[in-house]
Amino acid sequence: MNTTEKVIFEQFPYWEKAIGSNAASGKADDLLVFVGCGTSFNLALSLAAYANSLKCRAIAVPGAEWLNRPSYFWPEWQKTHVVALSRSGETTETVAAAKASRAAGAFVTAVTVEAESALAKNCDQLICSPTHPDEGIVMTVSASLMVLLSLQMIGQTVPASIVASARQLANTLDASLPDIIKDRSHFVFLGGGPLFGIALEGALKLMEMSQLLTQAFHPLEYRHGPISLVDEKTAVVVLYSSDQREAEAKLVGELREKGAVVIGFGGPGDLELPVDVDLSLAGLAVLPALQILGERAAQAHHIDTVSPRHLTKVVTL
Ligand code: F1P
Repeated sequence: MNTTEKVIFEQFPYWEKAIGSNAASGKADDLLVFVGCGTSFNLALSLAAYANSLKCRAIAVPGAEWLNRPSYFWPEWQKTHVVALSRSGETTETVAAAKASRAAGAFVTAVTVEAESALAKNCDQLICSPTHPDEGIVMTVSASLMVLLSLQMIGQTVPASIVASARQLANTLDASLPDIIKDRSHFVFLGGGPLFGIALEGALKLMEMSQLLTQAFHPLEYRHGPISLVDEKTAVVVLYSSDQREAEAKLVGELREKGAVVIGFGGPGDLELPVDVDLSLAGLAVLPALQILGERAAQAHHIDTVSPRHLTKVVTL
């Protein structure tokens, strides 16, 4: 077992520490702007959707965009509550965006796993919980932790039982995976609402780990063009939404007819994984399983995820 894999399976005690470690907080009337880069931006997209569903107005913006052209995203960008997500707390664009927002009058919350980082030192509110010491270049445990902490920040209760649900999903997926993904080199991740950011994260994770071509779409968007690429090299991961399961299952039927294998989280597929949590927590519960999927796809193609090609733990300009 390599370190990436070990860390993915050992992440749950860190979840247990983070559960209940922070309460709902922030400035209720301000627009919430979730900002981050890479994985942290994908998480931001999902968190903004969750925040809106809890009646906190929210958007998600990549770090460099919020730094350089905030007025294209929100005209009164100075009067916002910026939630800057960064594992390292050192990513240039995210730290600079947090500093600039603060200087302009915004309230800035940092969500990170590094209490001594530049981001942690340049915020009005710090939300932080330690990560696994062996977490490597590819972000796994910290991604889950930042989602968990941010959900708590927007007032979502995260029950202790989520740990068992997430562990079970990762183990069940892992038990049946090798055969399903053998000979697949094009991975598509579909998720709607709060699961779209998580689908993007599944795609980014698998691409970073395995160097394979990955894509992510809102489920029904996939029929509007991208479906032309589906063939017997395609694996589609569907993150079913409880409110749209029927339409998504119909799409899955079409994809299977065209040669794709389908891994269904919470709905039909060649591999069906029961998701026993509500949509409000599903984004968090599926993350470890998506991380192990990336690792297994990499192993199937003999790619080392401990030193992924062209990647560094922190991107600074
Ligand atoms: C963000 C990030 C990661 C990516 C890579 C480089 O880091 O873009 O998502 O996987 O390792 O950094 P951070 O701001 O969350 O530390």
